[in-house]
Amino acid sequence: MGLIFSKIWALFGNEEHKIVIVGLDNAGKTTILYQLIMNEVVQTSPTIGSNVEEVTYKNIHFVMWDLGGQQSLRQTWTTYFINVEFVILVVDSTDSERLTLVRAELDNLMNCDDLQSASFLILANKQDVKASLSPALISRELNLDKYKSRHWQIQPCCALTGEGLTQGLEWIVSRIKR
Ligand code: G3D
Repeated sequence: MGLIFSKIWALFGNEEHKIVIVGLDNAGKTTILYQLIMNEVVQTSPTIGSNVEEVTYKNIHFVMWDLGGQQSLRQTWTTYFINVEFVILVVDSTDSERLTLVRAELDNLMNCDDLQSASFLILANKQDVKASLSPALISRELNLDKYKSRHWQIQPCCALTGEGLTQGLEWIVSRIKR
């Protein structure tokens, strides 16, 4: 009965999709979250080390968790991963020095049991900065090609203006509709 009800509920576009936004500190996660929810916030519940918001886009409901990126907090990320459908990994495209660290974190995420069926949107943020690395270079540095059996997409963006974020959301929507 519960299953039938939830299927009917989903038909009317009321299904919720869980997303976690991760990345190193200063990558732009919180800026991205608040760009995405502009005028669409249903509820705000800030908690220690994370922000959670509900976002509706094209009648699809998302619960987005922005997880703190400092080293001590990264160890707690796995506790948020149950039922996650999408991981948004925010990369600071100006921070070439820490790309190795991002690569290691991405590998941990890809190997995480709870994320085996999750799709990954990698946002190459801060593209407005002249010296930022291109998405192609970031893809190479993160070794994205090795995740052939997984669903991922890299999208350049600028969280300050919102440029590129809609394309990222569109990719997520296209994956849901499959
Ligand atoms: P975090 O949540 O990942 O830790 P924040 O990162 O969202 O707090 O952003 C960290 C800093 O990066 C902020 O600057 C923010 O304004 C800046 N930032 C985020 N996205 C962009 C972007 O696309 N372009 C540029 N140029 N800066 C960006 P401050 O100065 O407030 O620390």
